[in-house]
Amino acid sequence: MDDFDVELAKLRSRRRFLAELGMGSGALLAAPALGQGLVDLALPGGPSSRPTTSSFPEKGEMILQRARPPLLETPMEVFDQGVFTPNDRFFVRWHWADIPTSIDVQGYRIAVRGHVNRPLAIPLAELLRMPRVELAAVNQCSGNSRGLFQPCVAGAQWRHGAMGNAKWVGVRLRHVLDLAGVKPGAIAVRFGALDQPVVPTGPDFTKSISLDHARDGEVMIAFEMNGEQMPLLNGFPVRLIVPGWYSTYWVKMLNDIEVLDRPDDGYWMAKAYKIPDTPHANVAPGTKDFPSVPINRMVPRSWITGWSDEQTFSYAPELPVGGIAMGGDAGVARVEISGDLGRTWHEASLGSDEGRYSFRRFDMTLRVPHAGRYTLLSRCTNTNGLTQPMTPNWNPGGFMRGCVEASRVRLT
Ligand SMILES: Nc1nc2c(c(=O)[nH]1)N[C@H]1C(S)=C(S)[C@@H](COP(=O)(O)O)O[C@H]1N2
Ligand SMILES: [Mo]
Repeated sequence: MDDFDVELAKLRSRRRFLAELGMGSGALLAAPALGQGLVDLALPGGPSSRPTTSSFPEKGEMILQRARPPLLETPMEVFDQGVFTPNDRFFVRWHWADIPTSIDVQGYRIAVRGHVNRPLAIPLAELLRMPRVELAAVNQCSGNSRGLFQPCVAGAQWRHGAMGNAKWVGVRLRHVLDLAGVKPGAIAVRFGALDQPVVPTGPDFTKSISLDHARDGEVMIAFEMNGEQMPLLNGFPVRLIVPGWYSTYWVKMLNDIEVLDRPDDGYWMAKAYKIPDTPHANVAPGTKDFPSVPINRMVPRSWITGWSDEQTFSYAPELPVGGIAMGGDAGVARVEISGDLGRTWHEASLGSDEGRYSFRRFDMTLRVPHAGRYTLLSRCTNTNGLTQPMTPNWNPGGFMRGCVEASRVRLT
């Protein structure tokens, strides 16, 4: 963390460069340190207490999962405050610790190369002059909620806060590919970034998607997040947005776009981030050999956010129950609440529709007959008709949790 403090001054200076480029200047100063607290993530399989920190640049109070490379989780109460996750509370995840701590925005270029007619090196100023699109979309780590997998699996032990929702502004990837002219025979597009492996043999973080997906008009190269330039730790100056897909594909500090005429056999596509090719990416715990595919579309999820687990309120016959839902790769069609472990369900009302890839607020009033402890469940169905299952999935990567989640409250 020390190197981050040291580099703060440099970070501030990039604000000036951005103003010159006409990108506007967001709040770049890190929030004042709040001191270190502890939160209990209530994970079933081991130590679940984590420090909180506000000493990362441009970040407010976050749950510290790991310092180098930074893994910062968003506290659940943030999601109760609105469907858009503030930039300074937005989760952070990097694979390699060698992340640039300052960016030369004048010298920055995005290469477009490989199976194209005209290889390009696009300066940021040029990208900012291209036609813009705006889209709200949830960025969720493939391993969000991994800490709830039973039996436990290796990897970051996140609770539910490895996700966030933002309004992204940028340029269609299709537009940029058309400028370069994709040659016949191209099948995929691979994305690379400024961060580097810390060991010489470590595989550089690159991800790829099919050419058709890359050209769908939704995948974008974003430079603005919730109306501000994005925090360095979330990918400044530009990152890929792949709406409806897990954020492993949302390459940050994007500086390389390579059009491929062969499948991507790199480590991060061929070996890592693979899921069982089964419904809900589910296999019996312990299973190792199964047909697998690269992780891809997200599934519907929902969380009651009105209280922290086991919070106590004084009893009243009407309990307000609210939270957020996401449809995954489709919109939210319906959210239902159960107070009797799934025997009966009551439809919640939905908040404003910010687009199908966005979080959507839900609220309802549940009648509770008496004081006591209640376990409440929320269940989302997306516009493709997919409903959250009651039973958790399991796979060795701890990927793609999507089951109905429980939230306990005490009324006294
Ligand atoms: N350049 C780069 N981009 C990256 C990664 C990375 O390690 N390097 N990690 C990916 C993964 S796995 C996740 S979960 C998201 C996290 O995005 P965030 O830090 O903005 O929340 O970034 C993605 N993009
Ligand atoms: Mo991730």
